[in-house]
Amino acid sequence: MDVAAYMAERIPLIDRAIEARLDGLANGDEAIPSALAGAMRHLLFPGGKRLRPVMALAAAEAVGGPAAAALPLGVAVEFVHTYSLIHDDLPCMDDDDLRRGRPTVHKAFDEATAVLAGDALLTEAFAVLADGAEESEASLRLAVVELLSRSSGALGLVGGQVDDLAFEAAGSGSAGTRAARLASIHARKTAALFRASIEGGATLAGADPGKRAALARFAQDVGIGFQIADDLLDADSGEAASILRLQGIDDAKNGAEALLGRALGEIEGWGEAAEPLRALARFAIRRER
Ligand code: GRG
Repeated sequence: MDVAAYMAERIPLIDRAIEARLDGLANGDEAIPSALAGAMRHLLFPGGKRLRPVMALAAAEAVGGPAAAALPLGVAVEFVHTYSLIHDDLPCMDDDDLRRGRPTVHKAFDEATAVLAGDALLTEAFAVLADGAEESEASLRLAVVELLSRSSGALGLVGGQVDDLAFEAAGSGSAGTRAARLASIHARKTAALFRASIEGGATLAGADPGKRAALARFAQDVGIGFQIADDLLDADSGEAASILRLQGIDDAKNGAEALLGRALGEIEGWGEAAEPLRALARFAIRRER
């Protein structure tokens, strides 16, 4: 399976859907302020790898559905991901000047606009899910709204970020305690959004509860493995919440491979339709960018 070809085929679908949504906001009957529209799209075009939305589409296909069933979720998770990056870069958080090699949103615009652009993207994500998924029943959309809320909110991204800030400030504790706290931070900060993408994509395609549960476990392992890959790529960052503060490079790589193996075991026997999802999991964990 050529994962690059799969991504190159799916990403334009996602980009067009994101573009249409942003265009509707910027040029609709009640057009939004132009600075807000600019700040909302600043990190979206050109964007990042679009891994979460592509995984949402692949998960829909893995359970026998059409990729299109997960397209609104793809837009929604990319909006949530982008909001989290905008807010993470703010002076009161990581205080970064650059993101994806370009000025962060608060540098390109100003701090208040960056906060508000993040707020607007987060809110819009739920509007997309509520009114955009014509292909899926309302009850399925509602289940996915709940999943994405939990993954993004206090139980997910936001809670993980709070724990991360506390972890960096504390800087002490036994190795075992620190490892457990780090695993919890990565589960919330990183894996939760993978779970919303993957379990949610399958849910919109009508997956049964057994498959949804298997994909939730798959996504948890892929998400943590993705974070380990990120820490390995960023080995010199000095980041407090990096796995490399607790173990060496070889141990971290072996740990990520073990997570990949366990994740793939969850969807063993799912046939050809799950091949893109398998390939994306390998890419997420073994990636070099
Ligand atoms: C501020 C609410 C709030 C949350 C912040 C997600 C997050 C929590 C911070 C973003 C920075 C970070 C280190 C997140 C961990 C997950 C991660 C490695 C994100 C980068 O994802 P990629 O590589 O990014 O998919 P691209 O640029 O490709 O989209």
